[in-house]
Amino acid sequence: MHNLSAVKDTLRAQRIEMPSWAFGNSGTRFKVFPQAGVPRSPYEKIADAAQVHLFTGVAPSVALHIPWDKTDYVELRKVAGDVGIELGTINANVFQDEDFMLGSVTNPDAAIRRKALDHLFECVDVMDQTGSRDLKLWFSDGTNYPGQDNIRVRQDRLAEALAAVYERLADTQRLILEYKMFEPGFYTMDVPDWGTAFAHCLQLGPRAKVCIDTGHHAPGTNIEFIVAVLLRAGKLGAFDFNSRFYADDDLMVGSADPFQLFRILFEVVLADGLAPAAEISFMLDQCHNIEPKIPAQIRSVMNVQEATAKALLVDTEALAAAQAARDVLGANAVLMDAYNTDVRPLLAELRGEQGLDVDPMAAYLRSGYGSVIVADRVGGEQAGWGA
Ligand code: RM4
Ligand code: MN
Repeated sequence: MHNLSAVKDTLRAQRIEMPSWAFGNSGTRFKVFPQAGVPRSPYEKIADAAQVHLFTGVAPSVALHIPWDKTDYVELRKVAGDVGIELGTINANVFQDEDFMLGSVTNPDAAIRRKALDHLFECVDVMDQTGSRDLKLWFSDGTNYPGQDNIRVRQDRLAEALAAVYERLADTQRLILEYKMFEPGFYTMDVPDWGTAFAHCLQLGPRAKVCIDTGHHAPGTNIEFIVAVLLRAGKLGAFDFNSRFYADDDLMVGSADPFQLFRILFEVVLADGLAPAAEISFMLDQCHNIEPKIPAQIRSVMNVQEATAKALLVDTEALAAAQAARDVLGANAVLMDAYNTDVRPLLAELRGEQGLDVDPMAAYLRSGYGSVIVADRVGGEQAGWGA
């Protein structure tokens, strides 16, 4: 049987990182619907993120996207620190400059490759100012048509750029490589899957690890298998959590398939991946197109907590015994028992013990912060996906 106080200790120590862009406006290629009260600067994004942490107690850091969050980083770090927020992962952006239409670091044009690399170096400079440990790289590079470019040569260009960035990092900093099956490339992506990301990270060295964005696979992919394999190899660096029904939907984590989230977190628990020593970063990478953003982040954080609690409740001894006895149904039942446990009372109790409101969502809504920002944030330009 599991030890409830150990489960609580692990939940209390859990940390979930928020993406700055989740607080700005976002949408689909069809329409971005602006929301009243949306931040107009990185500072206002941090203020909103601080609310999520205030009510959940487990989300003390915010990932930045460069150049969307371009500012005086030393000042931003200070202001964030004043409201209990740390600046987290730095996300590079080599997908929105006109020059990158045919690729950034894998572009056939050497001058464009150089420009992309310079941006990645700039991101390392930002990390030095923000105190960030991780540089997360997602490349939109790819092709749309067979024959458009040489697949293998593009891999060489990618390897060259990654090596240059890795070289530039301090010993305490890490390169986190994210993959995505398709979009914007519809024929090939240069980092389409965990195997490609893994191969590059292996070649780079111990401070290069893979990021699993849960929305970046083919439908039906067994993501927890990837989690298990990467953990076994010591190469899982981070998650970008979100939910999807079809493609890269970026919906609230745990909303489309809470059972999958549980299965993923169970693999993490089995490998002791929640321990700080495992250095796995648990990030959200979501966009809130139709729902209010701060409560959506609160909901997402709570969904991760609930899935984690269920994963921690799996009776691993009973599971191992059933597996050893080749008891297929028994083993599966152990897992399902944990999944079907209502962990909300446990989390409420934990929050109470931490001096938090037992219901973060209700507490946030009661706080009136939502109306304050709607009244205050008039004029100026709202931040959005791309600013
Ligand atoms: C990409 C990828 C990155 C995220 C951008 C906004 O699809 O998921 O992690 O930073 O979108
Ligand atoms: Mn992502």
